[in-house]
Amino acid sequence: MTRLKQDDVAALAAGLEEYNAELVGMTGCSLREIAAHAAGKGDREDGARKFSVAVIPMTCGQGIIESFAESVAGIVNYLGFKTVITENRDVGGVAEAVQNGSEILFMADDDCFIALNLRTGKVSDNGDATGRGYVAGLVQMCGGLKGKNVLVIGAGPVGTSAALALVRVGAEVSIYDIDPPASQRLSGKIIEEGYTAKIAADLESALAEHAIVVDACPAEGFIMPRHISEKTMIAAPGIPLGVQAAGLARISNRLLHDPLQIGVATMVFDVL
Ligand code: 2YG
Repeated sequence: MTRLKQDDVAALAAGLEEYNAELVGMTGCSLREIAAHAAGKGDREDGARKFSVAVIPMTCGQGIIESFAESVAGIVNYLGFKTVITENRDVGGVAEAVQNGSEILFMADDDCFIALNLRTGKVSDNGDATGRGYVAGLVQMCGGLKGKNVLVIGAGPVGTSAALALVRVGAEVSIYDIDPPASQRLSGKIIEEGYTAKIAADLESALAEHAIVVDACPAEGFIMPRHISEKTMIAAPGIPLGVQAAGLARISNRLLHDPLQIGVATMVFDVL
């Protein structure tokens, strides 16, 4: 799981309006609508706005990422929920949030990033939510994925969640991971759910054969301009971005990629 850097999120909260406008331009849906879709919820849950949310900075492990808590709070606030960042960190922050009546808590250490609804006990994991969120966006961007071939690159937590969300909407999924046993494991999970998926042995030919791609791996710049045609659509939750800078102009308005927005928004709707 890639650890974000301050540079990845420093300008995030201030840029949400522009980010949302770009998302609407690419998918026809707002961040809120995509997140609601991904969580299987209607976005008209105005009553939900009464929920108060707290983001708790966690100092354990590699410690605080500057602007991380502010970015998470910025996204949740942008969706219309009253959101605070606790003054205290770690356990003190949890106590502060509960004593101040917050009902939904967001917290992340080096290995786990969750949203927790104190009233219902519901928990949303960022990796799982991010995979479903990006597929919900891709469905809108592609005008549906039923019967369409989709390549999922990376069989980690986000790739697994994305692949399962894709087969559930009727997409024909191919999996590529640099670690073939990981692709096998993911294929096994998909079969357990009553679906099937192909395993792509070679990335070059897999990229040549697929116009619709989910980049859920931490590798940078491996999707070259030659892999991008006017039909190419890419959902790239992976950090850093897999699309080479030279190829960005070719895919500008058919590329979903952000460090936190879609995943965090989906986590909110998951725990409502
Ligand atoms: O509270 C803090 O500031 C830190 N304890 C946060 C640590 C977060 C570590 N995790 C990551 O940076 C990412 N896995 C977050 C999710 C990125 C999704 N694209």
